[in-house]
Amino acid sequence: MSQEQTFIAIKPDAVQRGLIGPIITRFERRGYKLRAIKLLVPDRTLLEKHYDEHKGKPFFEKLVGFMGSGPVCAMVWEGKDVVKTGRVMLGATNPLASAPGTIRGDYGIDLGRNVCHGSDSVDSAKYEINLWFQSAEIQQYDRAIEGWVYE
Ligand code: YYY
Ligand code: MG
Repeated sequence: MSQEQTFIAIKPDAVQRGLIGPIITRFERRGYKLRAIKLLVPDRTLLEKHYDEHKGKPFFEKLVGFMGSGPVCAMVWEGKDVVKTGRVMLGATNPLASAPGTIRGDYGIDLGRNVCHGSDSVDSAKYEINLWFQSAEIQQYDRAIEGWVYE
């Protein structure tokens, strides 16, 4: 079974609003495995690399300012199809366009306060995990429930 990994970050708005637990719970309950987690205030260098594809866009400065405004809960989640499924669980970029039942659709309203980040492809997941985490911070462990999550 492929053990794909994705980078999920609970943004400063959601950390402030006490949404770390509810968001983690959704990934845990789905059956995904938490491989790494930490709380940090990302500096500008990290955020410029993370949002490299958006450099020069009108919202870039506001986005980097917001993401660096307080602690972010950075995580690596692992499991079958977790990159694509993680994005489905997040919902659309604009919370107002996100279906109820998704993280952004349940917890957000404005685009610039959209609660949570998730990698958009396997390649960007690799790039983001490598950017946010040292390899020693990523835990390797067995779970007894594996056979109850996967057939
Ligand atoms: O991957 P995702 O987070 O869903 O959206 P992106 O298009 O990569 O944009 C990154 C981030 O930028 C988005 O989560 C909110 C913010 N943003 C914004 O503030 N204003 C826009 N017009 C577009 C995006
Ligand atoms: Mg994106």
